[in-house]
Amino acid sequence: MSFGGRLSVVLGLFVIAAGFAVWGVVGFLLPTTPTIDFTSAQAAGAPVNLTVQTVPSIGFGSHPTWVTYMVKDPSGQWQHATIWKVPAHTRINLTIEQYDSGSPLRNQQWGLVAGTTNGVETLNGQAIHLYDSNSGNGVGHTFSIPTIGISVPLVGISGDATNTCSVAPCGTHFDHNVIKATFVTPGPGEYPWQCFVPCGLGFLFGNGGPMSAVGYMGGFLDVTA
Ligand SMILES: [Cu+2]
Repeated sequence: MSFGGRLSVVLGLFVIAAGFAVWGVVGFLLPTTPTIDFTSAQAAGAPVNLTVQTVPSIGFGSHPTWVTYMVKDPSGQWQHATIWKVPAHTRINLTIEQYDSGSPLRNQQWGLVAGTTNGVETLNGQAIHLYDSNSGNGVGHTFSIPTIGISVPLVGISGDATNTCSVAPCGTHFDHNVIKATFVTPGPGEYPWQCFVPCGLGFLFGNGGPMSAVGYMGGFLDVTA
């Protein structure tokens, strides 16, 4: 091989190595969503209260316009975190404050409540098994854990609402719906959860941005023994 050829190989390898180095450093520096630990919040075997909210725009951080989930940690503080550590084989009392509006679903299957106790959720106190998103305010998001068959549709607030929240965490004086459901955690493992409504406004088909980012419209249920 000529000197020029060898030089090209060396330079090429150097560029590849530099690329990996930059990728590693950026990955290390990028913010990661913290894990909220619910395993020691109550006596062993006692139900875990998991309270979350869905907000139309987080209002702070690197993506202030993104739609997001928030979670209330065991000390009662709202956190921007979507990885939740919970005990196995334990009842979860899920409460979701939904501050976002909704729309008709592209897939009516997402209006079905699945995997919860008795296959129902309560919407502002009213038990429902299936929400027809072509009626009323439509559905804004779902809280779904596909690997264990759980899905909870989050009915939107009125599209005409004026008392809406734009900076998380949202106080309950803003217009919102309260959705409750209970379910029992499976055995230990990492179970991804996500929203199935393409709610990433401004992204292709609504599936980019917050829909494809852990920390916004998806996360993990970290189930431990
Ligand atoms: Cu969503």
